[in-house]
Amino acid sequence: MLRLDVVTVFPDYLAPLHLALLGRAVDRGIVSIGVHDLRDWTHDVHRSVDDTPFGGGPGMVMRPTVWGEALDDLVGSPSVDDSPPEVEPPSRGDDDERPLLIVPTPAGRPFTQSDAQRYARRRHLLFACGRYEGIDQRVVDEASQVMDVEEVSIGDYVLIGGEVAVLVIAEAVVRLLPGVLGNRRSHEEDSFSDGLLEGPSYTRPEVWRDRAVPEVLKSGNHAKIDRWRRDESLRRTAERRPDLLAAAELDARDREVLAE
Ligand code: 6GU
Repeated sequence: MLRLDVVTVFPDYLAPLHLALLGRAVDRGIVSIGVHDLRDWTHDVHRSVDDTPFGGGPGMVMRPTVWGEALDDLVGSPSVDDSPPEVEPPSRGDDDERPLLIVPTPAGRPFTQSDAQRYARRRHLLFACGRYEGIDQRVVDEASQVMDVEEVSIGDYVLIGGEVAVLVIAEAVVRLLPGVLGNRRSHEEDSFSDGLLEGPSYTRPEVWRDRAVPEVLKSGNHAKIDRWRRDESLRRTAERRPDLLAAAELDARDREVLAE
């Protein structure tokens, strides 16, 4: 079971985590989701989570004191015990894996499908949603003592806060967990898993508004269909994402198609 905790000042923003595929994964015991209001860890009457930035400048910065207490409570680590163990400690297994703290920020490393695959193998993902100008950097520095920490961006644009990025990342991760997508062969045909974009898909009717489905897809010749799909992937990737094509593994026939 993957544990997924989110800390935010807008818990309602995370409501989609409980819907559709993600909600069903919770019902099936594949994932457990906790959404927590950062203000629950404030102590002042105004429940304040931010303050003005040192050094000046616009906006507000989220306070380390509040975040520190929230993360302390959610790491779920047993209380510190310095006494020597009476028996040989068990070998480090899944149960004592460190949580992974994910901090969505436009200043992070780009989040990719390979990150989603890595996250899907973890036991505990903890998301810290920043708002305003971000979270005091010492929160990340301090957390890295007891957790693995990654600051990630979902693209080259700026959102108001990390909440929507959490929805994106959670969906990318949860769909990879065994049992979530049902009777799918695997994720091997996903866009990006072979480094190329997926080509077009078609369903009935065979002709719609004078547009016919490509003949090859009705041929029943699966070698030929696979080759056609590969060609469409290559052409689409060349057109839309030449950067991906440069990194993909291409054979001689692939290069012929691209030269056409
Ligand atoms: Cl992860 N957070 C915010 N606030 N803005 C973003 C982003 C994340 N990724 C791209 N823009």
